[in-house]
Amino acid sequence: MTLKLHCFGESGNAYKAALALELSGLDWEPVYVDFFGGEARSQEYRAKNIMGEVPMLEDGDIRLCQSGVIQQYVTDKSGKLGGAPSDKYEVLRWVLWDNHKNSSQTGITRFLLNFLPEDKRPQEAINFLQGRLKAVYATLDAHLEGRDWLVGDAITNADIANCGYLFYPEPFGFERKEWANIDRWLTNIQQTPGWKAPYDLMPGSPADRA
Ligand SMILES: N[C@@H](CCC(=O)N[C@@H](CS)C(=O)NCC(=O)O)C(=O)O
Repeated sequence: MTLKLHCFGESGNAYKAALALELSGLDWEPVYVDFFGGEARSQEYRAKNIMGEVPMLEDGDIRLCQSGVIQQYVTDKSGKLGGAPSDKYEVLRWVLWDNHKNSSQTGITRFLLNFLPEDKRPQEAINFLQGRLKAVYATLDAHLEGRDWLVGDAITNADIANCGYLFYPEPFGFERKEWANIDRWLTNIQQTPGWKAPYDLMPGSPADRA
């Protein structure tokens, strides 16, 4: 049965789920959520996901949200991207760190800077978040010194979670070339067979709303 991922191209959180599905080889298809039209806040969507968030995965009667949970489901179903059994908690540590520190702050900063009208952008909050993000990227870069992957010796959910927002073209303060180890690691991810950029993997992009 084809898995259905409710998603939209601009969502880095959805990208993590979509990339995990794509690299796992499972049969899946995207279902477009008109996020900017308010669909995720609709009663119909919330009836399926009380959190009103994207991504959401449907596999027959099973319905899941939270990118980290979906990634783990993909691993449990496909046997891929989980790393060595002995690395299970290390992978989980980096996924949880991403969801709390990296993607949450990167996602909101990119949203404020690119998807809000210019006169509505809270500059102080943006400056604060960009300061916090420098520390996040410094942590990632330091951990990647001498490593090809965040955990172990192959791509895992830890990498997929943490790269969720870093391939997007919209500016939000992350300059790949400023972080040599992150840059090298992102290239490793891009060279993984089956890798696709966010707007090539999911429907919807800023160009549609221009
Ligand atoms: N921790 C969640 C975050 C999901 C999330 O915040 N998704 C955004 C779109 S990128 C959303 O649906 N936001 C709606 C809201 O915050 O009300 C995950 O990893 O899936």
